[in-house]
Amino acid sequence: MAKFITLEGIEGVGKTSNLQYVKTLLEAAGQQCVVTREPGGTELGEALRGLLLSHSDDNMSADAELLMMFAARAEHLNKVIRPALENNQTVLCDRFTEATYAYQGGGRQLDVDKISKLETWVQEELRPDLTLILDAPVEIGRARAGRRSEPDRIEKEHDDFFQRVRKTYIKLAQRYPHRICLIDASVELEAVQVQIHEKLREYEILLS
Ligand code: Z5A
Repeated sequence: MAKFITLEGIEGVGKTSNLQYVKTLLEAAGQQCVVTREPGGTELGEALRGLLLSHSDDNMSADAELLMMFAARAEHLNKVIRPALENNQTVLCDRFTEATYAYQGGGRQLDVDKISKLETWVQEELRPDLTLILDAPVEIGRARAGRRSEPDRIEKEHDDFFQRVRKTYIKLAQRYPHRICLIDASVELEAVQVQIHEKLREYEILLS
């Protein structure tokens, strides 16, 4: 049966690298997969992503940022995620609403109630079947990400912002253990992938 799987974590922890690994495992088990990301995944979503991450408006208000994340998500759900699931395709998404709780709730310290109301409005009952949170100390994630490119508008935040983001992710895993789990992403890639493989079995995404 098609599943909705999301990967989360602070920048540089290996979400993009490991999404491909999950895809390979699921396809080998006969599941068709659609790989996508947030913010993004549609024409409008990618345009909003450009606005959200560029430095063209460094003073964007936190409320505007939150609403743009959910505007992109509404489009993504309608055009990509729900149609794929209805078509029996597993959706593998690089970030989803747990990122909003972590970044806009934890990082920006917005009222969690506002996020929860938007989540219910935009998603109704839909939640990911499994969220893998790749967890590593902020210094490790930032060092890995920093090797690549100039920081975007969100990446330029200070370490205390990312400490709050990480802490929120850990709390989400504690609060919803039936659908969210932590992976130790501080270790080398192969060891991260061993844990991911185990979790896919434990949560019955992979049956053997
Ligand atoms: N955002 C938000 O605020 N609210 C929301 O609701 C949503 C998003 C949905 C999107 O960025 C930004 O939007 C993000 C949150 C915000 N901002 N920040 N910060 P994104 O998701 O597209 O990009 P990112 O978070 O900056 O991810 P990233 O930098 O692309 O990192 P990653 O995908 O987790 O890592 P990676 O590219 O797979 O790996 C990074 C490097 O480390 C690479 O060279 C790998 O080869 C290496 N790597 C990976 N794993 C390992 C291990 N285990 N050991 C050693 N080296 C490794």
